[in-house]
Amino acid sequence: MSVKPDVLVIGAGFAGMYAIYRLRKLGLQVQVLEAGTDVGGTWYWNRYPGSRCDVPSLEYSFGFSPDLEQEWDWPEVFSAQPDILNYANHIADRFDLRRSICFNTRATAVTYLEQSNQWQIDTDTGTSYHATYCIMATGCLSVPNKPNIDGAERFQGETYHTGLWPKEPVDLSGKRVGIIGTGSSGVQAIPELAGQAQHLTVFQRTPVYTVPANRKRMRKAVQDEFKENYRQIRAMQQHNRGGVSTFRPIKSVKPNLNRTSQPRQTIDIKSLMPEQRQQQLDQQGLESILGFADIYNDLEANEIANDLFRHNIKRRVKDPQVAEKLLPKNYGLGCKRQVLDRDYYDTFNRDNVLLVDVQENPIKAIDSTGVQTTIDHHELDVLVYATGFDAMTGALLNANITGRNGQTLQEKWQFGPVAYLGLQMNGFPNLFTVTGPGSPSVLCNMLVAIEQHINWISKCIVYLKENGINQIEPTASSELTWISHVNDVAKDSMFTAPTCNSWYLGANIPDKPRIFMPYVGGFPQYREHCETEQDNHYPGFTLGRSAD
Ligand code: NA7
Repeated sequence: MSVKPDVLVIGAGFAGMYAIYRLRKLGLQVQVLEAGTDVGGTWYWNRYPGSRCDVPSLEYSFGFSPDLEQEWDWPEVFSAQPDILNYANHIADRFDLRRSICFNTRATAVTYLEQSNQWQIDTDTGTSYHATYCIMATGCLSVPNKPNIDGAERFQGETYHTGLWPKEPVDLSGKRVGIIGTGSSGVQAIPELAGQAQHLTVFQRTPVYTVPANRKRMRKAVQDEFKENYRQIRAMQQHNRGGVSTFRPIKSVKPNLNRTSQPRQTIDIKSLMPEQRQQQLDQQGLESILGFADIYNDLEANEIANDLFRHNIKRRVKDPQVAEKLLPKNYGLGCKRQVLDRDYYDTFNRDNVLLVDVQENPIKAIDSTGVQTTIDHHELDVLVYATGFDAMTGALLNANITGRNGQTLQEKWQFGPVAYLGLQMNGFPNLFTVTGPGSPSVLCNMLVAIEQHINWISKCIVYLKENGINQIEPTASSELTWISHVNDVAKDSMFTAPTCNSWYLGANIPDKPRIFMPYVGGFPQYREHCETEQDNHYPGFTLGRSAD
């Protein structure tokens, strides 16, 4: 059986959902394919206990519909996964999106048919779909990374990955739980798991710098003030590096109520005496360390901040040997995505939590009853992998994409992702990626980035249609020029410091090319590049007409 809309979209997360809304408005037929049973993408799959967004919800929300903005209420300043999933479901209902989505349908191959200028999407249901345009709305953190540990398949207990957490409740009471990984997901899950399980063993490879999350309930007065000012706030987002407005409610709040995770200040850490630095932390919390102006561009200042951070972990964790293991030593603040937590360090003061440093005591194997390290065997009933994702490129490479002349995406990206503006690739006409490598993507408020990309793609498709054109792809030179700019702006940042190993760089996946994937130049500068292309009728692209 074959189905033929104008545009095929793969993925029904926020990007796929907004694509339906926008493309329908333009009179185009759109069909979305989604592997899950419902909408929500990242927020559909990442249901692990403690899962929560690290961007304030009044900002991490769509701006395309003023009515939607007015009618939706957030319960907390930084929302938990169930509330974000509710929001996604509300959008699907309100805009009647589900009728354009085939759920339980995974794309198994995405192939450009040169003769007909069509993309063919084969799926695991046996149905193939054809369309002139294909949008990969497959997410940046959607392919879970499960390390290849000897004997893992022999484990007889329950196994979960934070990024594939089941919909059914998981009962951990009375169970011995192990968790591998202490990135954002692990740090969010660990306090929750410790509270639910009889015993929790944390297998840590790299300690994190984590700061307390804002845990405030949403105050109605603050939300109302946002709602009154949303047009201004959305405009401010467009001019902010990370797509987050600098709007601060003035009518309704005590100072700081809506402060983001990284309070801004203009003081240099180097300008303060050691006791003044500690005094600031004591008064304003560990998170205030992130606001020092010089710590992200001065290695000496960065190390002062790292040291202060370590000192405060030691004060927090009662057992000095455990505290020592929790100290990040081999990289600095700003290298990885900042982690936010709720009671992370206090969790290691609990009697039912054991920390295993797998750098000094590596995992040798997993057997039927638990995890064997060099020194000990840890008996477990449940093993949780919080081991992250094959970020940014994983979902695209896994989709088996083949472009012009039979070239596969794997071939094109064998040395790392090459794309123009993170939107399109030479050799893959009419295929669009949303928040792909080379765009601000994960460094930006994702909903702002998604809206900008879908708006750009929609406007592009309308332009092509209005001008009797049905093919667009970037020139090889424009994508190479862009990628070299992406590398240039990243090269002197903390993100690419020699000691830094992050998923931004692909360093968490064995044999993945080490390339800094997102665009670090800021959302406004990036957006202007995109707008210039459209205003000047796509000079960085080749436009053409072929048989329909
Ligand atoms: P992350 O940030 O990639 O964290 C994964 C964690 O798993 C990290 O601590 C890894 O240690 C650890 N890991 C991975 N493989 C292994 C093996 N083989 N043995 C031991 N430990 C391992 O993923 P998250 O899901 O936490 O967060 C991803 C993003 O989602 C986050 O940044 C937010 O944007 C939302 P490592 O550091 O590699 O030594």
